[in-house]
Amino acid sequence: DNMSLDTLGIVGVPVSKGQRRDGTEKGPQVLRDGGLIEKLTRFGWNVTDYGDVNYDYVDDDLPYDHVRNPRHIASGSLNTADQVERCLRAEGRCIALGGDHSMAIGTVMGHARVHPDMAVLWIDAHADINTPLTSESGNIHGMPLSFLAHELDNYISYLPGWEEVKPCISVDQVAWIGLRDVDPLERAIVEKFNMNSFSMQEVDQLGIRRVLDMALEAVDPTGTKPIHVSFDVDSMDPLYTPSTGTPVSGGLSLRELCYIAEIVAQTGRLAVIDIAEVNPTLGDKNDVDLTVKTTIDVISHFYGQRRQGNAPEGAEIPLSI
Ligand code: EXY
Ligand code: MN
Ligand code: MN
Ligand code: MN
Repeated sequence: DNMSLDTLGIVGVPVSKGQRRDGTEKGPQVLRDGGLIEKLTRFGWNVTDYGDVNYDYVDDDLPYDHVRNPRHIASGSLNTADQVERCLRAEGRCIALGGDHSMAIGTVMGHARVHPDMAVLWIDAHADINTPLTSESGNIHGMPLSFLAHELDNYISYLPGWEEVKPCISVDQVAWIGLRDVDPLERAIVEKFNMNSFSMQEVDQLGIRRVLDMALEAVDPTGTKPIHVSFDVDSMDPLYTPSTGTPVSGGLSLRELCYIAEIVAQTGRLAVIDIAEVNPTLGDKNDVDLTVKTTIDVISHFYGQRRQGNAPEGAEIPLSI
């Protein structure tokens, strides 16, 4: 299929109503303005920008119980699924630029229509598996995995506008890396379904090399599956990505992220990556510039940049006359 071609599509997912702060809707634009597409082009990719998905304003989108903006997020998620599916079928690979992490409801749904057997690496400080009933905040960005996993279907209460949002993956297809702020009932869900969680404790205990080996072995034991990386920039230590809405100290380093990215890139099977929770309205200009620079750097390593250096194909070293 077109996974062997050097084509890559970009889909902007300008959503911010999965949490309470404005700003993440500007994530796609600051990443484009930061030179992401030019950088990917330099690494040999033929990049097509599909523009931004519509997240339509919905009149009277009142909270249901305490879940905020349910109709708006549901309709935007369906649009996101359609656009990611279209991009993936045409290009073979998709970078989804968020947006808060509710973006992943749509990106994983769209991906599952093309590759239902995908392996999901969820790189995050947070587990993002609250149900509407376990969530304290009512913010949908803390819930995407609960809507996506078949096993949780019985735990999801009615939400207006969500009739077409249906689970599409199994809990066994997901592995987390970087967890360090998990709510008590989220941890109960992780344990009940024996899910693959690699918190910062495992990173400290085993090192990123073994953690990544174990995570990939858990979700892709045959080494054959298309990979979906859901990269929340708050997985990184706020030293590197300060402009994000729910920073948690003690996170992954730039080196650990570069390592994950280089190893995933070497599989040749990265199909979709989400870039979630960049918020350019948080922090000062230095914070925003650093967050954008770090994020683009990490993305480049997922798409072929190597710390050892990249020799141009067929490079000729100039001889002295
Ligand atoms: N667990 C908390 C909640 O459900 O509100 C915090 C979630 C933060 C989610 C961030 C984006 O990863
Ligand atoms: Mn998240
Ligand atoms: Mn997070
Ligand atoms: Mn670098």
